[in-house]
Amino acid sequence: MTMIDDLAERLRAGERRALARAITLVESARADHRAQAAELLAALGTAKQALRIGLSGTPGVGKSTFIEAFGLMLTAQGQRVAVLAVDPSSARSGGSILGDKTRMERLSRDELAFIRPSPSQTQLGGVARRTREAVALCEAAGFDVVLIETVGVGQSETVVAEMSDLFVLLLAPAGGDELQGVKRGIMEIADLILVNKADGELKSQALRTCADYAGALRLMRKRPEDPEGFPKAIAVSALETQGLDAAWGDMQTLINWRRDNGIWAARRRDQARFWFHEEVRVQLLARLRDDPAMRARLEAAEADVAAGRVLPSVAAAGVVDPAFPAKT
Ligand SMILES: Nc1nc2c(ncn2[C@@H]2O[C@H](COP(=O)(O)OP(=O)(O)O)[C@@H](O)[C@H]2O)c(=O)[nH]1
Ligand SMILES: [Mg+2]
Repeated sequence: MTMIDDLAERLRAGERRALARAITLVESARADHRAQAAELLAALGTAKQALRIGLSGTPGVGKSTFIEAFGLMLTAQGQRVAVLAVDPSSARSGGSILGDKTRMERLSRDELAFIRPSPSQTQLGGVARRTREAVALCEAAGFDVVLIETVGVGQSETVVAEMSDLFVLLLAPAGGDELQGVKRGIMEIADLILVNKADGELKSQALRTCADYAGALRLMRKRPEDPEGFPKAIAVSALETQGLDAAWGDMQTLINWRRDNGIWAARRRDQARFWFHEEVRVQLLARLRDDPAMRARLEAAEADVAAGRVLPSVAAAGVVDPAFPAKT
């Protein structure tokens, strides 16, 4: 048995150490590791599917607290929960990982849970690929729920939404005019808005904020992928574990409806297509950059474009055409 066969077998058996090792392999930039990762992913296939939940929220909103409480609620029901973090800024805010570990201490000790902090690499494109592969590995390891957490820097929400079955936005209680602070694009991809910290002194403010978001959601165009009443805003307290069962109930309602109406499967198909085309684009570009002559051409074209001497489309053709010489 090869090393990869052995790893695949232990991973399929749900061994968390094997899963951790496999993720390290897909995160590696080393060519031999990439080859092994590809072999492993091919051996595992795509048969098992977990519920993929994307979760976004700015730092301090309570993501770690929520994931710990929500994750423990699910594992108490016997579900296996994996948590992956997508944080393109983690190299800069290196301290947050330490904070997360202490905050998710109970969940990280739970036999039914697996927590993986984001790799300390900053490039979003690379993070997206690694996270998708890590999700596939968690599914092969038999996890029922995969939570993909992001702090929402730059495009990371869109990236996470593109690999999730449902997308949850965690928000803090806000003063009235702060509602504008949430980018419209994010409201449009949210399936469920959770206004956290609905406890103690913040409770009434959280309820008001929640009502404001519910109102804003009602004003938005009805999406064909939603049953009546969605997207929805509800108030929760991660700290006091209030409203988490209601949030889970709403997620189930939504996902069951999408399953029954073929939307869940269509979304997975669209996502697979999207990432396939993205990968072709990324891999073609990487191959161009690997070739010294092509790389020089790329850089010269880029300089021409930046200086306004050549249109982007014309410059791109000047690079791509020589890479695919016409057959004689
Ligand atoms: N009052 C209250 N505080 C909370 C709640 N959830 C998180 N916090 C606090 O908010 C701070 C940031 O929480 P954390 O989970 O680290 O946020 P993250 O940066 O989004 O992961 C911590 O001090 C938490 O104790 C909540 O439901 N209620
Ligand atoms: Mg956190």
